[in-house]
Amino acid sequence: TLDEGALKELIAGELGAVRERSHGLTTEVLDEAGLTAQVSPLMSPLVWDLAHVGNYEELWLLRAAAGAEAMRPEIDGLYDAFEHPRAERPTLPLLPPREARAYISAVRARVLDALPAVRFEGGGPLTAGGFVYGMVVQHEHMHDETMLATHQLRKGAPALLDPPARVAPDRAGPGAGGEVLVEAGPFEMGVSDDPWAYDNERPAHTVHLPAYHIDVEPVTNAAYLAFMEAGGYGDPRWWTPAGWEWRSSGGKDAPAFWTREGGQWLRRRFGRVEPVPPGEPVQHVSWYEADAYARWAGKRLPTEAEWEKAARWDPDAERSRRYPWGDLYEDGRANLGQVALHPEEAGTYASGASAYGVRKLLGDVWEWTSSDFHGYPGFTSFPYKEYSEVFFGPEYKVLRGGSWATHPLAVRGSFRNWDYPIRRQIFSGFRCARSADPGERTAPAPGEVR
Ligand code: AVJ
Ligand code: FE
Repeated sequence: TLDEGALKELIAGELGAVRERSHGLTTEVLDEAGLTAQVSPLMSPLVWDLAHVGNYEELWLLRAAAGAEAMRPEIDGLYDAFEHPRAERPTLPLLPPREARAYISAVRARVLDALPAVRFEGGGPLTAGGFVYGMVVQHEHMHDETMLATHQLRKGAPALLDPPARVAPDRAGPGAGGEVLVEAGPFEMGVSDDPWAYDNERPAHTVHLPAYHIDVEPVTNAAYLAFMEAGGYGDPRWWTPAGWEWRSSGGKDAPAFWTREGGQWLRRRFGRVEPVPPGEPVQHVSWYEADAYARWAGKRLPTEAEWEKAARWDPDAERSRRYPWGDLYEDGRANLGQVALHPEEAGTYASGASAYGVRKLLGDVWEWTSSDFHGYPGFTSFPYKEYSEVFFGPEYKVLRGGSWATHPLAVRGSFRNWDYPIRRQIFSGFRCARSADPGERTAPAPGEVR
């Protein structure tokens, strides 16, 4: 644990780092037209995200935490995600890129001025342990991941380049494949004492699970291709009714961004077209596709409790870890933080395995689970209902583990993401599970949503 001075230094450094990342996805790589264009009704113009992160920072770090007056009250409404759905944002009188940049820099300068006087202990729940600063840093990183999804949807010349060659990810273990058994019994789900965790990760509570098997690695492109070649997209047995409707009415026959040319599957990745790499986790699939694949494979998606037990529980120590490998973040154990613009192939990052030997739980691809997004027993919304509570219900499915585009500060074993089951512009993949008790059905019946 850090003392208050060291934590403030860390926060100032991380605020600077995330802002560099944001500019590297916006003002440094696109011109005014590129920043203000809307590439898809699913996404905001990038200049909206840019000003929104600054406005959020102003709201939480200057007004809520430091009691400051609004700098530009007239723009608050423009950047309120609930006032204006994404499809409508390009029609708003948004700050042009130069003004957006000046505004967020002005906010940041005031935040750094105010930081020395903030109290992380005895200053109230918002600043306790630096929570609201962690919230703002994570928020900007989340929007950076959203910006990457916008880049992926862009047509035209590539704006992002693959980062320069770096040390190859570790390949210490044998390749992918197989599953592990997680024995029946209790584990601790969620957290109560993680200072930067969100309300939806709280509180820690005991969950008893029957024994189950879970895949060691996420489903690869090669495995997913086998499903496609077996006619998986054309066979209603594998799909829920809603999934079948989604794939039929949309004419879906492959993951997003895949095209077929001369008998070969290609994918468009940040404006370049390349052969689909067989060993990488499949990415850009909807929940419906993940669920259909699992049923075809005679398995099912894990519940989010099964995912979290496989990721965090240490059966010898009888406690849950923050990360699959332990409580401290260590570089090189997971494909996080945009060090590559893609997930890494099966067999890599063996050093990030959990106590059960499950790999790639953090990073690479967000993993769909079978679970709807709900609050844990004893949930209380903090610090605002619109972060998670308003999304609780059956419309959203939970995703776990982060992707290659997720920053290490914005994910941990307890972190929960959510989206509609039709969404696939996100960096989404999945792994499968199955119940170990032969008395329990392995695959849910079509139409049965667990
Ligand atoms: C947690 C990723 C679902 O992007 O909609 C950003 C994060 N909340 N601004 C989203 C979020 C407010 C959120 N997700
Ligand atoms: Fe936001």
